[in-house]
Amino acid sequence: MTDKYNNDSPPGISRRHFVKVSSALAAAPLVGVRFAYANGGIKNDTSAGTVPAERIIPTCSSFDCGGKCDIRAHVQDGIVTRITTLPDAEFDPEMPIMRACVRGRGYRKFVYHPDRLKYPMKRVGKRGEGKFVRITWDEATTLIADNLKRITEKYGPASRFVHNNTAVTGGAFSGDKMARRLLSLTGGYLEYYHSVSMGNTGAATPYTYGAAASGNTLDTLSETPLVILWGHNPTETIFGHTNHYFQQMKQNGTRFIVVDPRYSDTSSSLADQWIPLRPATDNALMDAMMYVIISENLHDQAFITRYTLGFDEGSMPEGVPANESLVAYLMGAKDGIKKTPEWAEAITHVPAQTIRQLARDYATAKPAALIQGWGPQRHNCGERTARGSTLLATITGNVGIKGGWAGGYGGIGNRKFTTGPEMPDNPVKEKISIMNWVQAADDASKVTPADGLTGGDRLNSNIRLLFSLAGNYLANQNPDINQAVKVLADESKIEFIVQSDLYLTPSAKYADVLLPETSFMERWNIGETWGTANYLILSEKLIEPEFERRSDYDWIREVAQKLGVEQEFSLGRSEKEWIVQIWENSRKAMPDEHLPTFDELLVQRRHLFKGKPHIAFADNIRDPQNHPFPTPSGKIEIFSKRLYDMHHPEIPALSHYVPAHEGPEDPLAAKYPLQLITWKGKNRANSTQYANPWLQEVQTQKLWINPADASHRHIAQGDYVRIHNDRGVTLVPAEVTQRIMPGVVALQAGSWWQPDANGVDHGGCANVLSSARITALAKGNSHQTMLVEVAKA
Ligand SMILES: Nc1nc2c(c(=O)[nH]1)N[C@H]1C(S)=C(S)[C@@H](COP(=O)(O)OP(=O)(O)OC[C@H]3O[C@@H](n4cnc5c(=O)[nH]c(N)nc54)[C@H](O)[C@@H]3O)O[C@H]1N2
Ligand SMILES: Nc1nc2c(c(=O)[nH]1)N[C@H]1C(S)=C(S)[C@@H](COP(=O)(O)OP(=O)(O)OC[C@H]3O[C@@H](n4cnc5c(=O)[nH]c(N)nc54)[C@H](O)[C@@H]3O)O[C@H]1N2
Ligand SMILES: [Mo]
Repeated sequence: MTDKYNNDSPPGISRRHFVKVSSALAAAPLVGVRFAYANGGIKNDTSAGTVPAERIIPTCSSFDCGGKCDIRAHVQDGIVTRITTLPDAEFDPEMPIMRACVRGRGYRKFVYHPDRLKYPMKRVGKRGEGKFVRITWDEATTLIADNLKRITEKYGPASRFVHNNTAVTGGAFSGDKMARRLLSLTGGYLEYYHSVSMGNTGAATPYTYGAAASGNTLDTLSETPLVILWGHNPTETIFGHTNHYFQQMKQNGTRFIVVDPRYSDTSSSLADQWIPLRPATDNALMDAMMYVIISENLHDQAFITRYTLGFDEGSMPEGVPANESLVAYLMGAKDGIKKTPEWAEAITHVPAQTIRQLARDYATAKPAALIQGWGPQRHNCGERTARGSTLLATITGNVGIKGGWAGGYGGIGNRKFTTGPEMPDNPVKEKISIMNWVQAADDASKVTPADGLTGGDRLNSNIRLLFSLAGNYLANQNPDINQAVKVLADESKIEFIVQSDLYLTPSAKYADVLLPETSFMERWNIGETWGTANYLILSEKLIEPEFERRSDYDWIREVAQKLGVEQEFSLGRSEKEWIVQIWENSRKAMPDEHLPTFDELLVQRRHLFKGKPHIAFADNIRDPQNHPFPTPSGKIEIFSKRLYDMHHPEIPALSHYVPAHEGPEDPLAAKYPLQLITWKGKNRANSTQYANPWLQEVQTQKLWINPADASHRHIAQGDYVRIHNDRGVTLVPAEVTQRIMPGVVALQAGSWWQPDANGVDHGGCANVLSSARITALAKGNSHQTMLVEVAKA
């Protein structure tokens, strides 16, 4: 008999072996055998009568984890007994389908966990206390339908909100989309914009190029001699095919430099040089690099003359006074400060000589690729940092050419994935930034266009009803949790909260109705890659849901029925029928792609888009007359008149260095002298899989602190420390390590918030300390910019 709960290790794999294998995955050999998979075969014969047949099924999760790896679920007797991955023999370097990392290898423990929610429940204690009683599904859907009716009648449809939820955004179909569908069909809902992942760089990049999609496919970098990974940690964050290509490039002699306050896993696995800098000072380093490049005449003048605007005083747009160009700024024409490496050393703590060398290396390696991660833009100065990289790429002529990289957001344009489910128009036109949700719940009249409200001048209602389906964003992933939970706990504000999850997360404790969703293994879906990857994988329903677990679609359909709109809502389709329909719609939407039929997909399991190598802005560079950049001037805008006209000190037209709020130059540093940053670690996707015991063994939640900062505070390795600022306190053990530079401390993001009676967190959740300050241009998040002090607990 296969026992999923007691069988801690998959057959043939000890737990120690599991951890070892998972950390050695990056070094796995590449075997050049063509993909030749036909449907998951029966491995052993049942005819003997005793051993149930095993099917090995290629599938994927729908998490927002940076990858979309081909995992192989071994299913026997209706149970997933083991997870492996795309075997070496099937790996095709021409189509580098990703293979499971430690998180994928650990999925079994996520799906088969005794703590998983089993029944629908309703809250009995005070909101947030986490006290629930079991109810029937009929009671649950009646409660939801009744509250939807009552709240909509009383406050109008704009009082209804569907929250951030990234655990299912890697799939074509999800409960939150269907909740939006239902709400749109019954009057509408308040929508939000801004991606907390990359919204700051997404908003800033178009001011240089007119478009955000500034990334290339990685196959274009095979002959690039130098790659600078700037706050980019793809060894852990994946971002599509990075590991395959970067390891290959490394072997072929590409030099990698990593700019990061932490010696990340990417630094240890790829870097020839690690350049730590103080967080939120990236623009000072960039400014000084540009100063060196220009003063040593290493810039690409021909490129600049032909394609750009605002480099020097001779190439400025009309109507701008003197000394606003890039050269004028760098040479201190207006402020009298030359942006020299010595100037930047004092700000960044990168030695001036290192800055000089970095600038020369980048400008002379041509082509060179300066690729930014999204860590640097999840800062209060994130838009400036993002646009700063575009200026460096521009003055060195690395835009639109093979082997170069345009900087900024780095996504690839015209990606074709599935159409998703058909979505009716949302009658509510106002939208808030995701950063406004707490204010919109507390007092929506204070959410103004200046804070990010679009589509109208004011909101007519507070958020009164909230769906959080597959997110932990109420009280874990949101910045400044202590401020958010005050509003959440007040039952006179949001009147009804519906949450679905697999676990009783810190956010789930704030639910009024808490629903146990099925996992990705218990539903049909289609997984979509992101970043630089380019394929779809069928995510098959592998096992039957246990207890009373149900997919979000299933119960939303029942709510629709109780609201009298079931037919309109479901179009008579089961969940699997929606998936088939999405596939059919996608086939029709991209006839050139020749997507297989759904029946063929059941055999083939995936579809790889065979796009040509893509270089962002290649057409604009090759033929600027017929392909002007989509900016107002038709050029690459080093100086942006659009930004200039905003007359905002935090939105300089050149995106140069401006000290960030809660950066190292903030006066608050006298009280809280350490900069705290977070990073996305290998053992979970944000907070998803936090409770997975195998993954907890991979990496425990600790505060990285430099020996200099630790000894000064009498902190020894493993000591419990108290990390605090005016917003909150968290306690975790210290990891005293040279892997973090002095003056900076770091916590892995996504740890569960575990407050005691005094509100002190014992989980190492950085969001008790992070700030809800909104970025100036994007109206976005700055999760990473915070000052703290650390003391022995
Ligand atoms: N393993 C794993 N992978 C993931 C995720 C996960 O949770 N776990 N989450 C996925 C999601 S949702 C997203 S949006 C992406 C996000 O991917 P990223 O945003 O790129 O990931 P982060 O780890 O936040 O940041 C990358 C690096 O930036 C560094 N950094 C922080 N502040 C600064 C700074 O001021 N300057 C510089 N130069 N560097 C800085 C951090 O130390 C870190 O090593 O990752 C995805 N991939
Ligand atoms: N300090 C700090 N905070 C951050 C960040 C940071 O860098 N630093 N990064 C931000 C970013 S980029 C992101 S994207 C957000 C992510 O924040 P969220 O979108 O809240 O994502 P998760 O924390 O992964 O929470 C997803 C929840 O869904 C549950 N879940 C998993 N599968 C399913 C399913 O099939 N059905 C249902 N119903 N539930 C499921 C998981 O158990 C988990 O509790 O966090 C942000 N917060
Ligand atoms: Mo994200």
